[in-house]
Amino acid sequence: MIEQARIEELRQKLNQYSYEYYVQDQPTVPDSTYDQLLRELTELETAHPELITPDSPTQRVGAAALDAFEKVTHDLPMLSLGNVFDETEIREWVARIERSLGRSTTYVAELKFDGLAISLKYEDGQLVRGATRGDGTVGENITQNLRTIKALPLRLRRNETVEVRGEAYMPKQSFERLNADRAAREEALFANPRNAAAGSLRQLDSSITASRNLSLFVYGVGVNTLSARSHSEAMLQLAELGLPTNKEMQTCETVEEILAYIAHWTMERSNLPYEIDGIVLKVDRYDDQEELGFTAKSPRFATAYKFAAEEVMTTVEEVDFSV
Ligand code: NMN
Repeated sequence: MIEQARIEELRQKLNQYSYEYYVQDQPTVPDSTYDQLLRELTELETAHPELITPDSPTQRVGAAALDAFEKVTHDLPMLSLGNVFDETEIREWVARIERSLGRSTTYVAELKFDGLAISLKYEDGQLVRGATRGDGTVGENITQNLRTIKALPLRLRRNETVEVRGEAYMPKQSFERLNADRAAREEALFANPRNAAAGSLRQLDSSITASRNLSLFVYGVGVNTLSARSHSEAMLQLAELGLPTNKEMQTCETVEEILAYIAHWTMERSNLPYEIDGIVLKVDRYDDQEELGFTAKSPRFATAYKFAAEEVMTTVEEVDFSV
């Protein structure tokens, strides 16, 4: 059927343009082209409602409001991370790992986004469930709300079955606009982007979430169905699947490189378009991670360096870990 082929072509183009616009921040077509294709798709779907699929770019918003969020048990617990607070503790963390392995190893340093940890489940490439971390074992099903995040693909580029973990956050610009609007309406202001993101994802009516312009970074996988051998390899695969990964992630061979990364982002964090409250450090290779294992509460192969000023303001630790 000609309409079906055109609909499929439009969806593919729109998904590609959205990826370039929202994930890569590098649109390749003018907005008018995108808008025109979206209008054509909407018209075709209106004429042929039987051809609407849940992964169509027209289907991000519009689900009926919920009465409550359903509980979700994570396939693999979403653990929290231990913390390190200064150079001495970072050196001790690295020394402990290398003593335990009996040799040096490669680390990954990444930004610690100040938002809400989430899990996303894709089956055969389709987004089937999005959940909050909750207590790490049981979270809440917030699929409807997460679908409104434009950086989040409703369909992966390959038909993989994978659970990915990441952070939903409110960009600084969305936060400033939201609070300016609220001030104009004499409504209570959100204290910070993290609270605003949390409040937005807790909405039972996903059209409110959609209006808040949240974004997302994925930072790991749950159960390793991708057969990656290291965290950095898994992250490359997630990017290839069309998921939004963060480009500032860096592998480090020595503690000096880790310290340089931290010093750089301590200076530069105010220039980022989103808030971070620290740096996450992980041992890169999965076999090394397995060898290091876990304490009762958190993995030994990863830790979070917390920026000094943020620590004073943060009362509840909600750093989430994924292998
Ligand atoms: O709500 P959506 O469809 O994401 O669009 C919001 C705005 O972003 C619109 O103004 C649209 O034109 C723009 N946009 C542009 C591109 C592009 O490739 N130029 C892609 C996605 C959205």
